[in-house]
Amino acid sequence: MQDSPFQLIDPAMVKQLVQPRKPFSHKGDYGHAAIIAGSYGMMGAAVLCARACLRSGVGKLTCHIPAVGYNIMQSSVPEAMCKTGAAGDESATSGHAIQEMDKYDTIGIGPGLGSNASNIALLYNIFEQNRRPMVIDADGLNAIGKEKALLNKIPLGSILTPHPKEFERLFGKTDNDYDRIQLALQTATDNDLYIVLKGRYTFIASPDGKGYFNSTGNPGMASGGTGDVLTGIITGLLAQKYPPLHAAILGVYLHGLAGDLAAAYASQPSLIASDLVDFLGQAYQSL
Ligand code: NPW
Ligand code: AMP
Ligand code: MG
Repeated sequence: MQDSPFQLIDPAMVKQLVQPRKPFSHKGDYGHAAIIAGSYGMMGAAVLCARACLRSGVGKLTCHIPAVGYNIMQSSVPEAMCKTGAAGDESATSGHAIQEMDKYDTIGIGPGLGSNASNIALLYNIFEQNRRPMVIDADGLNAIGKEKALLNKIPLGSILTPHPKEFERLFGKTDNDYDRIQLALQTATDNDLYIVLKGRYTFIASPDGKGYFNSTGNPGMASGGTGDVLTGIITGLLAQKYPPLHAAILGVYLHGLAGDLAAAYASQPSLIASDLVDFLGQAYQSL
């Protein structure tokens, strides 16, 4: 019988991926991540993403946000450094200061960026400056959906984290979940990317044609901002030098487990995205 190309992400698989903290290490050993996120009215997405990135264990984090979000980010996430564009510029992407992006170990882009025409130019600029694997989510993905030529410019080994609607905007409609998974695998293989297809059982399509189904998570997580948290976690893991596949697997598993622990502590209906950040420590601990 032929081996299945699909695997279930279970505790045994995840436990062996976790890199223990070294006694004589310092923050420089755990990477410097950048998050490019937020716009007027959606700074919450940037804050959630940043807090999750820090809780994943990253050494340093710089948030590239519009000037309108500066006070929000500095007071909500004092651990993060901030860079902004011109003061008073409240538009989504033109308000992000985007220089020297190659100095980061990785970049996470998209949460709460807003549907802004300048997102396309922003992505061309980022892809030119940074050739390391990065994480692309939300409005970052939607911009690629509008400008398909961007797909070929994404740094190899990057991780895309679409929900089904974002996947459809990127790669078109499919008739059913099976076809969507097949298309994700084909696209991952053709473009040397990892596609994290989010849902009840999140599926990771790997460029070697293999696929991984997550086993954690619950419907309490069907609420605003939970995907922004996932982007922060995976970005933080990539910055810590986890290989992209390991960052994706560990990221989705911890994210869902934090959701399960939060739901067990309170309830599924009361679960909010911040709870996932708050329970990330316990999720790590229970591995
Ligand atoms: P429907 O309704 O079923 O037809 P959008 P978004 C579908 C930021 N946020 N299975 C569903 O379609 C994000 O980061 C900011 C099936 C739904 O209506 C983005 O930048 C927050 N379908 C921006 O907002 C908190 C599914 O997709 C549609 C599905 C827009 O992101 C909230 C919505 O997709 C938010 O995170 C599933 N599992 N999941 C903040 N506090 O600042 C989704 N759909 O139009 O891309 O909107 O995901 O809310
Ligand atoms: P987003 O739509 O980008 O905010 O992402 C939602 C996040 O919550 C993804 O990680 C989904 O896998 C997760 N999620 C949403 N609904 C469910 C569900 N019914 N069961 C498990 N996880 C879910
Ligand atoms: Mg989202």
